[in-house]
Amino acid sequence: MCYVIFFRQNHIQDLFLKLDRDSSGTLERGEIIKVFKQMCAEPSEAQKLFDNADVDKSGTLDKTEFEYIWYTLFGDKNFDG
Ligand SMILES: [Ca+2]
Repeated sequence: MCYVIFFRQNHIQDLFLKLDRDSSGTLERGEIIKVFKQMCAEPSEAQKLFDNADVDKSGTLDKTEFEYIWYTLFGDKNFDG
């Protein structure tokens, strides 16, 4: 459940901006996997989540793809952005 706590402390858009350290508008695979691990996801699950979210298979997540992960994990009811 720790990932839910993590989510509640950070709005999705704020979290994206925080993770996008070089302001490229995308998050790299390694950064996302690291976040998922902090959210207590299993490494294999983290990889799977990333692959599912990376719709265009670019190897990075843009904001839309990042939000998709949150919709997938938490559903609309927890999305208050
Ligand atoms: Ca992508």
